[in-house]
Amino acid sequence: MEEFLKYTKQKAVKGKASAQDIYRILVKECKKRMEKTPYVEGDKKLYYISAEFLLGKMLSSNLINLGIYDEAVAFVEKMGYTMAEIQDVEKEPSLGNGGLGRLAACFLDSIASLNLCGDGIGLFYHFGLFEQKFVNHKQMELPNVWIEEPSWFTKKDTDIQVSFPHMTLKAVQYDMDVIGYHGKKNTLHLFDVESVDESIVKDGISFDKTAVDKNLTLFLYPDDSDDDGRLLRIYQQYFMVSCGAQMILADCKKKGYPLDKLYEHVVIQINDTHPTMVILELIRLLREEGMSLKKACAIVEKSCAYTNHTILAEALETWPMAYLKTVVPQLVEIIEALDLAAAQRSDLPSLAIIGEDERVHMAHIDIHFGKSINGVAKLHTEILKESELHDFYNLYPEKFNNKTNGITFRRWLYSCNPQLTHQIEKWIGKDFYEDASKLTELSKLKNDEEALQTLLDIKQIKKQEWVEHIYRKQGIVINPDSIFDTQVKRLHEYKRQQMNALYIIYKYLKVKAGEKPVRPITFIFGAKAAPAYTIAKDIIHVLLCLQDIIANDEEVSPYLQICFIENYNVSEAEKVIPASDISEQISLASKEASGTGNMKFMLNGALTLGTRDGANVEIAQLAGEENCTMFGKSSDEVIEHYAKQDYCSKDFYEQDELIHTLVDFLIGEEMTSIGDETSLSRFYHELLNKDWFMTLLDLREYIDVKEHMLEAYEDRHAWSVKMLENIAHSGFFSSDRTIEDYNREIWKLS
Ligand code: H2P
Repeated sequence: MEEFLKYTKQKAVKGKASAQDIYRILVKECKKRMEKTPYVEGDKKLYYISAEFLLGKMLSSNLINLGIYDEAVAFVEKMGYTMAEIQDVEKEPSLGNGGLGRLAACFLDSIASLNLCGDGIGLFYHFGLFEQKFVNHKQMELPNVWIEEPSWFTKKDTDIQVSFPHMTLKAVQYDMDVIGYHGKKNTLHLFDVESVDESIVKDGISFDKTAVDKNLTLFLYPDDSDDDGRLLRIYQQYFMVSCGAQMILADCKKKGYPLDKLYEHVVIQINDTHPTMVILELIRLLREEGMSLKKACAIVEKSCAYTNHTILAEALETWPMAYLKTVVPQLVEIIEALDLAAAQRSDLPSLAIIGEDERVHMAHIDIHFGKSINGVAKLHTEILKESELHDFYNLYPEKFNNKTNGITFRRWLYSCNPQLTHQIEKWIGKDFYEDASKLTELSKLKNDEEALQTLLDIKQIKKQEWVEHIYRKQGIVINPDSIFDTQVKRLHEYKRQQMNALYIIYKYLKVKAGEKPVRPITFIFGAKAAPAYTIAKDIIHVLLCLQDIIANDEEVSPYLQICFIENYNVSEAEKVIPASDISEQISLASKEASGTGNMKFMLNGALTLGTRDGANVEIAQLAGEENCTMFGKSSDEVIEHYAKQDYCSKDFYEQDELIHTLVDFLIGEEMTSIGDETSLSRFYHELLNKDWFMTLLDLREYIDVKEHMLEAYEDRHAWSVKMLENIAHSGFFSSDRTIEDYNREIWKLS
């Protein structure tokens, strides 16, 4: 690593190198090596199209995959810094929202690491997902300024243009090398519009939604609570898929592949419904090449595959035909033709592409005109087959399959928890780096007192590190000897952060009544609420008020503390997950398709407190029910409540005195004296009169099992055995396994 050495000589001696200097030199070194790394080749290529790629900082990940991490750490330390300090210099790209985007990033890493030829396609959002600030116990949104030099992205020449009725937008392409672990490279292609104008953003994240030429690539998920916002989403989606489709076909032509054999050389994985229009755009472009509609449809159907990430109706996009006529009139004829073709395959109205309400069901396009549809955890896929998409399953049983999600261990173990990684290497050797299933060998240590103590010690080190980090970041002092009980994920009612809030109120009242917990507890949250999702913001408000009430109460604060991480993102996740003792996965059963945070906690030795939902079910099976705490109504029971419409939160409130007290607290004096009455009372009424995600249904049981779990923490020996068993059985959740499954059953790349 001659660059490092040269630099060490020049600067270290003079003691002048700043963390920025060192960061730059490391990026330069990585890029030099990345440039020399050959591309993965193959006569069939995957294109993973996604509105989000939640990459996280790339320095450590690239150093690891290039095989120079240890060398770099030595260099950094010689210069008087820690790797964490250098990694802190990098700004995290703001190109994703939650699990869906992080999954896409993990997949890129695994695809390259498995030496599969596969690129990502998406948009280059200038301000991405907003930056969150807390002001007066509320979430404020700011543009997330992340683009900086040096950048991992390189501007590429392209002549791609995308036409809309009143304008043609010139594309700008930014490519990022995706390095496989000790391997070759693929590319992430992100498209921007040449005419984008950052200066139109005013007052937080407001901008003129109609100035599409200027705003198209400013934000991820711009506010869609009005018509202009919804139209903008369609502009974004079409721009993304048109750039992608043009690039894919140009690649094929360049390689001399006949377009009527597209499916032999190309497979397109459609990540949720945002990129669904790629099917329509490919058909349109193939027709421009002189192909008949029928043939174009058949070829595209064999080339595309769709992943469903949710059964929530709000996320299964349907666009009014009128909007599509405005933004993409060139696709309308194709949509109508596909609607007719679909009707010939089934006359069930529930399977139509154009619904009776003149809305176009995007997922229906994917299912009829793609070759595969997969869910993201066993339970989720079963729910798709048995209820949500049952009629589709009857029509196309062969298209349905499950691909349980995964996470890249390179980031979620090696990079974020080097202490645990090195210890695992000492215990079981190096094989687990290449084959995560080897982690099961850790189970042999379950009677080894010294090993178990080491696990606890490492957890304590990670807690201490996080305590220092959060103090630097937010000025909050946390007791490192408290139990870290963590719920970090997008804010949504189905994920039920509000149930956790009600538990905290329960605990607060207990302490006030003199019942103190044996050990202090820190309740950690991290979550952004979509700017137009009022109730989600109300829940943040409740938690921030509670945080303050507890912190200012001398009687309670020695025992309880809330820490709400501001602007939760990948970098924050990498710090808090290894430090956590309890992993809160408490969604209403049937609603969380999979979850991937749950896997990251398990891998880092946190114990799951969860409902039987999404991948929690598989976690409990693998780790053993005795090593997790599972509770709550089953997905079958929940689905039945929805079918019968017989859940009434008010009954729980009226019939259960404890629940009554906890819910009333939301609008009681303590809360209203510091909080916003409108927001608190709106949320209170929502819980009492709607509670769409059945918080009160599972609340009692949640309180009971959580109490037990917190008590169980005191048996440090038993707890450490559970930690060990969780880590040992987490290998299945490596995204390398997930990608092998996708490749074997859907992509079939050589
Ligand atoms: C979503 C689902 C998760 C799933 C993830 C990836 C949309 O992510 O809700 O259950 O694990 O996709 O498949 P999220 O809620 O985290 O934004």
